[in-house]
Amino acid sequence: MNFQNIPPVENSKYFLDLAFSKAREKGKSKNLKGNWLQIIRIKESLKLDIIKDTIVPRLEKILHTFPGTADLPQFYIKLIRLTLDYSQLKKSFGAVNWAIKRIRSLQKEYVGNITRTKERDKIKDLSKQFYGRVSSTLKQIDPNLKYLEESRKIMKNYPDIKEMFTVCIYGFPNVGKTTLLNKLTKTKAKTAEYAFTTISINAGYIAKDNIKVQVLDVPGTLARKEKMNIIELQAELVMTDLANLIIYVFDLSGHGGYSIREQEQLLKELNQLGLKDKILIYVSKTDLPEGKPKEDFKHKYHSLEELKEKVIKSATRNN
Ligand SMILES: Nc1nc2c(ncn2[C@@H]2O[C@H](COP(=O)(O)OP(=O)(O)OP(=O)(O)O)[C@@H](O)[C@H]2O)c(=O)[nH]1
Ligand SMILES: [Mg+2]
Repeated sequence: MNFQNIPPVENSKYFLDLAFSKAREKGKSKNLKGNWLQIIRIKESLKLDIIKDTIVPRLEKILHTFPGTADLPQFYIKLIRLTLDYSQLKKSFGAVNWAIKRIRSLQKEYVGNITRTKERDKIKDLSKQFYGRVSSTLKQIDPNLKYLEESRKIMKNYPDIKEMFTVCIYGFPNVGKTTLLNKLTKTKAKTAEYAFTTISINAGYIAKDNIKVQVLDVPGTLARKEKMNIIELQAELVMTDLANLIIYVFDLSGHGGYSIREQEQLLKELNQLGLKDKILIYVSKTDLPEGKPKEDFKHKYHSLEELKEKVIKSATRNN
């Protein structure tokens, strides 16, 4: 799903300045044929046309470039509900639609009035009235345009998720999730020795024969249900709604900054969410002496090779 290339949504002033400056240009046209009354009617009608033709297609483009909510996969609908005000978003689309219809009908109405008018001053007045009504229509939807632009900026950071077998790498910040993604999929996503390196969802792919798997590395969670930020909410949504498999990364070295107890507690919470059967455990940093699992580490964990094999097997079964 492509949320990354939605063009910016301009405000009412932008549309009005553009439309009126084009209309002014049009007003300078020479070589119009007819008597003075015909010429002034044509000139003013042309200005009204150009205003409508400048604004309406640009507003229509807004409606076309945002993914329509009707045909979005459930995951994105939920993501929108989590990160935006869904009803305000729909209201904003409705408002843009309303403005399109209104500007179209105003143009028809005023061109009709101009064509029926015989006095120069009245024609000018009608033009002015049209400008005023178009301006107020657009100004009325300014808050909606603003909200659409805010939404676009948030949507730009939505992950581009494909519909295929999906593995989600999960765990506390700094435990080595992105490092594992890079090892599993040969991606080169950024890793670093501090927490919250990953601030949006990284994706990599494993391909074997005709099987393709999407591996998503989500930002580290802090396991704080009440105060989750947008990114943490996204991470949890990926895990609960998308993942066919979850790789839970344990860092036993202490370098990540989270205790084994905290990491076990988070795993327990995942199990309680009903995800137990989907979880594979990986222990990172086992090359460090302190990172090796001790005798009392009670979880069954997998090496990198075993993980790869399990993922492919599971995806093959799912195919
Ligand atoms: N020695 C060693 N260091 C590792 C290993 N895996 C990760 N690290 C280091 O641990 C640090 C954190 O790794 P990341 O992969 O960025 O961790 P992350 O879980 O993605 O972190 P966030 O994106 O911040 O949540 C980096 O400095 C890595 O180089 C490992 O297997 N061995
Ligand atoms: Mg990371």
